[in-house]
Amino acid sequence: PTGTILGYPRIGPRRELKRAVEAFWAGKTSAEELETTARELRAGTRERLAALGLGREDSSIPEAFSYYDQVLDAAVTVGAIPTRFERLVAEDGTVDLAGYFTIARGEGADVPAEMTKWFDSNYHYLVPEIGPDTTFHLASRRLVNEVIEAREQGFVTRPVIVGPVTLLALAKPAVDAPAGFTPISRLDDLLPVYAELLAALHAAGAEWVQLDEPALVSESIEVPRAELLAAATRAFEVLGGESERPQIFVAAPYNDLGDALPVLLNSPVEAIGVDLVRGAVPTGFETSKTLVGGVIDGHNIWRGDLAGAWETLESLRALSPNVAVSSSTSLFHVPQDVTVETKLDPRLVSWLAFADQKVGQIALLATALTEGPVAISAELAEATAALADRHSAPGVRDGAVRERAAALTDADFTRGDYTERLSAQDAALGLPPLPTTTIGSFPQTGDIRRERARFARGEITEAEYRGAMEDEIRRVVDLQEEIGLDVLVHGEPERNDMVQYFAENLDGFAVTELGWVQSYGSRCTRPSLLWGDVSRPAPITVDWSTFTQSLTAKPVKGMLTGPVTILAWSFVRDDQPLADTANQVALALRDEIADLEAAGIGIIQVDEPALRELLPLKLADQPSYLDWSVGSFRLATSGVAKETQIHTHLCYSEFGVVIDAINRLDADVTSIEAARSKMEVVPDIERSGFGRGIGPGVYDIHSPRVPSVDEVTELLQTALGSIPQRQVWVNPDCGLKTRGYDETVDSLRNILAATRTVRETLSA
Ligand code: THG
Ligand code: ZN
Repeated sequence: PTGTILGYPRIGPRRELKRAVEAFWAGKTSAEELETTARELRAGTRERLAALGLGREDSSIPEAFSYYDQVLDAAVTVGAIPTRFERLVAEDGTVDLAGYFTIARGEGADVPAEMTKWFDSNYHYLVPEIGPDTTFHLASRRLVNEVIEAREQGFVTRPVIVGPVTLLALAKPAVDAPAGFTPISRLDDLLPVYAELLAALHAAGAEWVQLDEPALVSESIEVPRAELLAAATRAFEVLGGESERPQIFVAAPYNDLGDALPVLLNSPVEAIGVDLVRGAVPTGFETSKTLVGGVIDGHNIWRGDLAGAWETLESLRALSPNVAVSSSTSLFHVPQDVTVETKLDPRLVSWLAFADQKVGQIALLATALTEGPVAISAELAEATAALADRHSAPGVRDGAVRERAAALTDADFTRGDYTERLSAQDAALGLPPLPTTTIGSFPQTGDIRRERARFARGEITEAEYRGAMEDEIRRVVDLQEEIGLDVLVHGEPERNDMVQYFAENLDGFAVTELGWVQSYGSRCTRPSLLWGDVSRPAPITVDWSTFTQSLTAKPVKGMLTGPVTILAWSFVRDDQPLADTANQVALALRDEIADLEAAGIGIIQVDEPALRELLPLKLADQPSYLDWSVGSFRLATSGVAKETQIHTHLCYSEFGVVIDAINRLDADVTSIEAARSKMEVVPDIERSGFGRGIGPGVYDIHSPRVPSVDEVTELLQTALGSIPQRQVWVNPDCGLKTRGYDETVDSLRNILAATRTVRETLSA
């Protein structure tokens, strides 16, 4: 094939897979019904990709479906089932669909496989668990059956599976593994199962197989680089040496292959996929292997520079007579089709390419590869014109925004001495020791969602909508007063999503109706489109916060989402450094913070849960990322008086890696996720010498479990064992929006009871 993609959205144009999977979980449909829906989705995808220009019988269409997660698929395929779920393996060694979902979602006391971020994307995968006793075997023929299913439909597709090196590199040691055990040490036991799978795919008619090996581009995974490269050498030597196999295409998306490229070039694999959006065109070799140039950005939604992509492919042709064009990553990071968006400005749409439009671009470039660029000269010119139009369109560059950013000085990024701030805040706020608060959101009830939806559809007036939200805020305030919390929140009933809400209220952003992207399992988000210079036409949260403060004598915390998280969970412009975009968002937030402060809000929280997520995969790129990301937070928050207390909240973080950065944020109070790991982060905090307020979460909001008073007391005592009491705050792990009211109220009561007990021991 000369044109291909590494993968395609799996959830369906109207999230059909989400609905089908959730109906199956709810017991409303059978496994057979779910399988039928999935089969129809796969068949529809193949036809669609063929219609968009990929070949039906030349292996250019990837067979890359998943019911839940591609890493879980690979783990289940090779029989790497967590020990606690061994009961799910049938006599014949297979795991059925219900069992597969049980590993993903847990059952009773058996916790699900851990979920973590997939490279530097907003997708979460399930972490495989592998120990010395894991018995690898071919436990699923799902992929083989999909190849057969495709043939019956008249297609020769290319099965895709996470490769052996990445599977082991991303795995964690099984719970019962001895200290020092590493999953990668099991490579030689795993390879025969991949070899067996390759043989089965070959027998089913697959001419190519795609092994996804993004671990090769990352320097931020635990396996030492030399060991990883040795594993890759060994893996491809063994698999390449098999006689009964399809041709092997190793895809290495998300960054530059670096010193892993020679490993692949010297191996027997037939094709190598390189990410030429994040990485540079390699140099200094010639090869007869197929080089698959990932020149179309799989991670972002811009139509982009097609002529530039063509030039990149031409330089790849200097290295090999066999060059193909592809997306830089799987297209499952982008929504499926921009043409279904009826409310987007047509001019903006002309600058965009979602998955289907990207497939069209790839088909064009494939034509150019076989017939020469003149064959697509009209389309190249059109794309270049769209790019020029985007460059000069109103709103893309806003003189006032740019002048303001250019005039920034160091003083705009600094707040002044912390001890002075601390005493000013103590005097202004008069909080008790171990102050209690929540992260910001309260349960999003069906009623709240309904009112928001009715307002969006124009069925109720703005005044009616405001009234409904204010009633909800009143309830949430009364509840917090009654429970006895010290710093109150309004509960965020007016927000659908903590990023989309701000995108809807800032200039420079657009939002989609159907632009769903899988975040994990059946869950999706609709990332906003950040297309222009960012500014704030009017205050966003001020009325909600001042209304809430009018209801209580206790301090109410203003709630904002930080610049890095707004960027991480949106599609960002690719025509200027991310650092510049971050500072524009920061300036808009700085104005919002100034207005909140002027309106009498004395505590303002700026959440940055995604700070860790954007950390570059290459070590050399990390310091500058941390500089600008920390800088943008400081720019947003440094305009306030010393009496005003700035909070931040982070979750999903491996804190060790970013603890210095968290310290440099210079927030007065930081709340973090800690309950699930039983305060494991506390020693890291102590070691780092972190000197400001810190609220290690005492309630795991990811589970419906209500923590007991004793349990919370113990967690608090653990925290107080390492962190000076002066610094400790008491709060849940994260926002409460995904929880129900009953369990939330019980949990908060227990947290308050535990805090009172511990406070007594302090004064004694
Ligand atoms: N907002 C955005 N991105 C995120 C998160 C977020 N990325 C990381 C993390 N949080 C992902 N977590 C979730 C949790 C729940 C859902 C999605 C991502 C979810 N989505 C609904 C669904 O799929 O049914 C749809 C939500 C909606 O209606 O908007 O439940 O908080 N941007
Ligand atoms: Zn959180």
